[in-house]
This record gives sequence, C-alpha cells and structure tokens, in this order.
Amino acid sequence: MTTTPRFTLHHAPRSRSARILWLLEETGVPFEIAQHDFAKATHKDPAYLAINPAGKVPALIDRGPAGDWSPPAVVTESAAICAYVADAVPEAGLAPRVGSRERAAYATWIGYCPSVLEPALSDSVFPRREEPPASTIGWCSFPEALRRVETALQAGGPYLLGDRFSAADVLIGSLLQWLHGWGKLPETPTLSAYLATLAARPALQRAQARDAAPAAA
Ligand SMILES: N[C@@H](CCC(=O)N[C@@H](CS)C(=O)NCC(=O)O)C(=O)O
Repeated sequence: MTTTPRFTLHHAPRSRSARILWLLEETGVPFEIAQHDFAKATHKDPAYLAINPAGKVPALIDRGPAGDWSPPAVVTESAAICAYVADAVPEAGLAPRVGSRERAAYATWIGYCPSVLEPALSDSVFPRREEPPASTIGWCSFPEALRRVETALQAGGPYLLGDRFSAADVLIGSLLQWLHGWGKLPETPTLSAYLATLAARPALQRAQARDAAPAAA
C-alpha cells in the first residue's frame, strides 16, 4: 500500500522553490514534488492559482503529522515555508525553541531575507530611475545588507546562529549560493567559507540532485 507523504512541494527547477527542496531534505520527512514547467505556464493554471494566487513557486501542501488534515494546509512565500516547516517538524532541530534567547536572532534572519536582502538585491539588479529617500523604504543598499550577514558570520559562525544550523541558513544561504552561481556575490573569505560549509551538507547535495533530475513523466 502506498501512502501519500505529509508534504507536497510545488516546485520548478532552478527557482526559489529549490531552497524548500533543501529544507525538506534537512527534515528527513518524506515529501513529494509537484513539478511545474515555466515554459508551459503550469504555475498559471487555475488549479494552481487556487493554491497560490501569486502564480509563483514555492507553495507547500501539508496534510498534517498523521496525514489526515482535510483540507490540507497550504503555505506560500519561501520565508514563511521555512519558518513553518522548522516549527512543524521540531525534531529536525531547524529552529531554536520558542521562548529561547536564540529565537530572537533566528526570527530576525527569517524576516531579514524577504524584507531587506531580496528587495535590496532587486534594486541593485534593476536600478530605479529615481532614488526614493532612504528613510521611506524599509531596506538598505544590497552591499550594506550583505555586510550585516557577513558581520554576523564573523561574530560566530560557521552558521548565522553560530554553531547551530537553522532554517535561516537555508533561506539566506540559498540566496547567496544562487548569487554566487550567477557570479554576483563578492568573493570574501567569510562568504566563501559560509558557502563551503553549506555545500558540505548532505541534505543540500540531495536537494541539488533532485532539482537537477528530469521530471517524472
Ligand atoms: N516571494 C516569493 C517569490 C517566489 C518567486 O518569485 N518565484 C518565482 C521563481 S524564482 C516564480 O515562480 N516565477 C514565475 C512567475 O512569476 O511567472 C517567495 O519567496 O516564495
């Protein structure tokens, strides 16, 4: 008898959903992939828009620990998915305990990626015609945003929370890896060491292999 795994990840190869592949591999919980093909615009089908009205990947379906949630829960936005899965599978140790001191830095990094790092990166890749006053936008320049990551790593490391790996490393580390692959990440000893530490994680290697594998027919 085959049972449906707890999680289904809506994924498109080499996209932001690859970070959730990595996250799920870190949990050790079985999951299945619903693969999208941007060329065929499957992520704009009405059935998928009912799951994620943004028509973007990732989206995660959760059937609950016993697989009996009906309807299943849906989580969208990769930072939210990272935070949700880390809390939903506490035995994976991907988040400090709620109420612990470490949770403060963890929450900061989970918020920092989508609200500062990613918009700052977009601004640097697609510069605006007119600079808005810095005090009116909620993020800084991309080099400044990156410096904050480096400063945190220099204060401890090898991870953002010191010697503890967390879902925040999946979120921010995947962004830095992608930038590195694109030749846009400054080659500093701190960032290179961070990427090398992440690259050695077996869960990331498994996720990269699944991301590169051809879609099942
Ligand atoms: N804020 C979303 C962004 C997701 C996103 O931009 N996904 C891109 C892939 S990297 C996408 O699905 N693009 C397809 C499209 O917009 O048509 C998140 O972090 O999950």
